[in-house]
Amino acid sequence: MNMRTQVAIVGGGPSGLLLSQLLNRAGIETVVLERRSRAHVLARIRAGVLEWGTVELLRRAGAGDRMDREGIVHDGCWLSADGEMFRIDFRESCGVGVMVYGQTEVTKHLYAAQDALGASHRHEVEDVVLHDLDSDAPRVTWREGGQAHALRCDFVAGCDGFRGVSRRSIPESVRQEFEKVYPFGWLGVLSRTPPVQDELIYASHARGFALASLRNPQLSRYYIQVPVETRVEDWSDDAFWEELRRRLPEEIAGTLVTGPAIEKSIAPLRSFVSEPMRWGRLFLCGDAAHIVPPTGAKGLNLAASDVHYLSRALIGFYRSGDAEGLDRYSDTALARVWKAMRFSWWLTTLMHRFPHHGPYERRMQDIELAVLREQPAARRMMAENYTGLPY
Ligand code: FAS
Ligand code: PHB
Repeated sequence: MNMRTQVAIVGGGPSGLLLSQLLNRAGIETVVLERRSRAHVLARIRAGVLEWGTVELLRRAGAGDRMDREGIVHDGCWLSADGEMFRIDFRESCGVGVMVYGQTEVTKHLYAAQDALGASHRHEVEDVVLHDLDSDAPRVTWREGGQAHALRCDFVAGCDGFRGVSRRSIPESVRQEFEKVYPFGWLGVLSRTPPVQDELIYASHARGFALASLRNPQLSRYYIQVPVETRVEDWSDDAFWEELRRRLPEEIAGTLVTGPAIEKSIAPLRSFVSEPMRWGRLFLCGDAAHIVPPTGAKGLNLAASDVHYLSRALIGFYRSGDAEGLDRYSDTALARVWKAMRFSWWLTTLMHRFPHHGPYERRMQDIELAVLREQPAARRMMAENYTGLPY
C-alpha cells in the first residue's frame, strides 16, 4: 500500500512515541513504524529516574498527569563506599529533584495519549528500509502481514534504538562512532517488596557495584555488577539477595525485604555516540544515536532532550518554513549528549570495580568519593548532572 505523511518515525519506544505525540499536538502528521508488538513494547522493564526536564516535557506532551499522581519526587540520593553512606542533596545543590517513575509507565501513558489523538502506528513491521534520505522526497518501505508498503514523507525520525536500521542508513563514510564497552554488566531484579530505602543508594563495594532503586512503595528495583559473561540463569533469587546484602551498608542490608524476582535481566554497559545525528532528511533520536551506561540514569532522559530539540525544529519548519532548527539539530543535541556521556562514564568509573584496575586506580576511586563526601562544590557538580543539565 502506498501512503504519505509529513514525518515518518521509525521505532515506537519512548523516543518515537514522545516525538509523535509532540508533533501531533502541533498538527503535524506522523506514522510510527514499530518492529515489535505493542504488548512487547509495553512489557519492557528499563529506566526508572526522570530528569526534571523530562518531567516538564511529558507534561507539555499531555502525558504527565498519571506521572504527577503516581511518580515520586526525590530530592537526593545516597552514595556508599565500603559500608559508609553519605547523601547528595539535589534540592540544596541545585533547587530541583528527580521523578522516580518507570519507563514502562511512561510508555504506557504515551500510548494512551497517542490513542486519544488517533495517532497512526504500525506494529510488527518487518524489513524497514529508508530510501532517498539525501533528496527532498524520502521514502520508507517495509513488509507487514506479508504485504509490501511504502510511505512517502518530508522527514524521517530514526527512533529505532541501538540495533535499529536508521543509524546504519547513514553512509559509513559520513558517520564517526565513539565507543567504550565496560568489562561488566548489571544484573537487575524487580520485586514486589518495599524498597530498602526511600531514596536511591549507589553502593561501591570491594565485591562490586550495587544499586537499590524503586518504582513505588511496593515495587523495588535492584542491580548488582556482574562479570560481562554472566548469564541470568547463573543467579538464583536467593543468590542475588545474598550478594546484594553483602554490598549494601550493614544498617541498610539488615532491613532488606526480599521476595521472588518478577523480572530478572542482564544489561551490558557501554558508552556509544554516532555523529552526526542528521543526514539529509533523516534525524536520529535517543538510543539510535547514543548509548550510556545506566549508572547516571541518562539513557531515557537523553532521548527526551533529543525529542525536545527535534520536535521544536520540525514545528518551526512547518509553521514558518524556518529550517534553522533542523540545520542545528545535530550540533545542539550532541552538545548535551556528550555532557551526559561524560557524567555517566565518570559515575560508572567511580562506582564499579574494574578487573584491570591496580592500587593507584583504586586509591583514586576512594579519594574521588572522599572529595564528594567533603566538598560541597563536588556534590553540586553531581547534583546538577544527575538532575539534568538545562536543555
Ligand atoms: P528504545 O530501544 O527504547 O526503542 C527503540 C524501538 O525501536 C523499540 O521499540 C524497537 O522495537 C524498535 N525498533 C528497532 N529496530 C526497528 C526497526 N528496524 N524497525 C522498526 N522498529 C524498530 N536507561 C536509563 O536511564 N536507566 C536504566 O536503568 C536503563 N536500563 C536499561 C536496560 C536495558 C536492558 C536497555 C536495553 C536499556 C536501558 N536504559 C536505561 C536505556 C533505555 O531506557 C533507553 O535509553 C530508552 O529506551 C531509549 O529509548 P529509545 O531511543 O526510544 O530506544
Ligand atoms: C532504575 O530504577 O531502573 C535505575 C535507577 C537509576 C539508575 C539506573 C536504573 O542509575
